[in-house]
Parts: sequence; structure tokens; C-alpha cells
Amino acid sequence: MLPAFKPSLLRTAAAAALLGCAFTAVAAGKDRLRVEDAWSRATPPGAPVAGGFLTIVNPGPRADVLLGASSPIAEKVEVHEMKQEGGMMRMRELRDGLPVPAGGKVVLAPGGYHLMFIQPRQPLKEGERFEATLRFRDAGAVKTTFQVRALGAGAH
Ligand SMILES: [Cu+2]
Repeated sequence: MLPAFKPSLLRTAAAAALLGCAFTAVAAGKDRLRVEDAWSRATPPGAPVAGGFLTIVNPGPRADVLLGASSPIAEKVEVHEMKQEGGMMRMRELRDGLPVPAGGKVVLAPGGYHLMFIQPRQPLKEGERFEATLRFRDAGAVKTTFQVRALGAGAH
């Protein structure tokens, strides 16, 4: 009698714990900042930099800031902005980070904001994937998988 009773009690406790965890995750996940559609371009051998493009979605009630990133595929990763200045496209590092509005999103795309992978450790090949960790002021580290698209790929 007892041996049959005990495991079922344990199972019930385990199920309750699992459900509890699941509900907590759903509640917290609703407002959680996320990264979508991360991609990069194939690079020729010896390319000094590669761009990283993605969309940051922040459904929560608080603004956040993308402070930086790191990746095993590059020496370092910077947050850059590209814009027209005096008839020329110029690129600069956003040293204070890139703000992400509450309940909004920011698109990093060719010709605008982007991540700059500096000194890639090997050429990026079309069809491959690689990992990078984005660092946000409030959301902390967000691990992201980048899909490498064809050389010369534009915005989708
Ligand atoms: Cu750049």
C-alpha cells in the first residue's frame, strides 16, 4: 500500500512544481525583450568587418538599451550607426548604446543601425549560423543565432 502511495504523491508534487514553473515562465515571457531575424552577410576571405542585422522587440513597459555584444566569431563586436552626413554615408560607434523604446522595436538593417563584427576569425559562409550574445542594460545577456545570407544580401 505504502510503496504505491508514495510515488504517486511524488508525481503529483513534481507535476505541480512543473506547472508552477511553466506559469511563471509564461507570465515573465510576455513582457520579455527578444531578438528576431538575426542575420549577417557572407564575407570574402580577410574581410576586416562583418555586419550584423536584427530586430529587437521590447513588449515591456520599460525602455532598455542595447549596450554591446560579443561573439566567438569575432575579435570584438560594436553597435554602429550608419547615416548620411554631408552627402556621404558615415559609420560611427554608439558608445552610449542603442535605446529600445518601451512597447516598441528597433530594426538593425543595412544602411542604418547594425552590429559590427570586428576582425572575424574566419570568413562567414552563406547558409552557416553563428552565435552572439547581446548585452542589454536591463534585460542582460540575450543569446542570439545569426543566419549567414549571401554576399550582397540586402534587407529582406
Ligand atoms: Cu559599422
